[in-house]
Amino acid sequence: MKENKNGNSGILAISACRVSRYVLALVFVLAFASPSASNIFPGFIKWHVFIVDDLSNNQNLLCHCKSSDDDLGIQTLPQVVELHHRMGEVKLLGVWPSPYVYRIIWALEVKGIKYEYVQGEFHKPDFTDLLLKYNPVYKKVPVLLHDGKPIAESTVILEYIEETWPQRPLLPQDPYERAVARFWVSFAEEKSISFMSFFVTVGEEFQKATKEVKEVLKVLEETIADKRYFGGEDIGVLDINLGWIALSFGVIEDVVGVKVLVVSDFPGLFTWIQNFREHPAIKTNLPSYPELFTYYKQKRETIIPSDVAS
Ligand SMILES: N[C@@H](CCC(=O)N[C@@H](CS)C(=O)NCC(=O)O)C(=O)O
Repeated sequence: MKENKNGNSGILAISACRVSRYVLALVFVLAFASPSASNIFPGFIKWHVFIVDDLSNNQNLLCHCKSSDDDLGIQTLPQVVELHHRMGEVKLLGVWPSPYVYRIIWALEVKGIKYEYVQGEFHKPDFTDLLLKYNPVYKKVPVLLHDGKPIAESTVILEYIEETWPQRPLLPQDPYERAVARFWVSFAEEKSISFMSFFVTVGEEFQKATKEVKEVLKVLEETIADKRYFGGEDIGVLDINLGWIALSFGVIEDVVGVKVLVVSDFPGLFTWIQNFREHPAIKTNLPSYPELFTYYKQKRETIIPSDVAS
């Protein structure tokens, strides 16, 4: 959810049992409803309904928080403060069309986190300086900046996002199921090298890579079976991790000129690609086929001269 800076706030209703509670609620409302509060917490609180009961601690000052896009439900005052704290300022440094960056975009979108996307280019010194500053070890994107603190490596960022914003969880609640989900993420990470080889090799190496890709896809086909998503009824961390297959593998196959992920061999994965691409948080965050085709064609030509590729 890219940041919306027009966070006009307003009060819809206040109900209270004691005058003092009215006063407290009013102070609180004025603090958050002012235009300056919208600047401090951009796009977060759109309007509030305060329900104040007659008990005597802040736990009973209830606030119905709603951003311009999300209903955050009824929260106690300490929870609201904690939510604001966690919301912080979220920035994502990325480069188009990095599949690793898309992982983070999708996770933030699924969870409804407001963020600012800073899209750079590797050849621009301003951007490489930023990477040097925030990811001095790898100098790669994505980098997530949360209140100015950098987190690098897409799988690490996904874990951070999950822990910091637990709403709409990407990992199962059950510890065993969480371990299983993490196992598959680790498997997907390890095997992604075969897909890279499929894109950048020719001849025998290409034949070997193609065989490996088919083996990996077979395992994934058995894993997805007839589920809607790897995460079950909704997108989970493995869907986000493997999302690059739905994002660009079809394009890569077209550039390479060999189709591997065909519906007759991988019906479950084929359906999953459609389900993933049509998910409300994903479909508005996908590049177009022609843009990607041009990008990957040029990239392959810089790696493999066209006379060798044919
Ligand atoms: N393991 C890293 C890989 C990130 C990565 O390879 N990013 C590429 C863009 S797709 C990058 O920044 N490359 C810059 C470079 O290699 O100089 C992750 O999961 O975040």
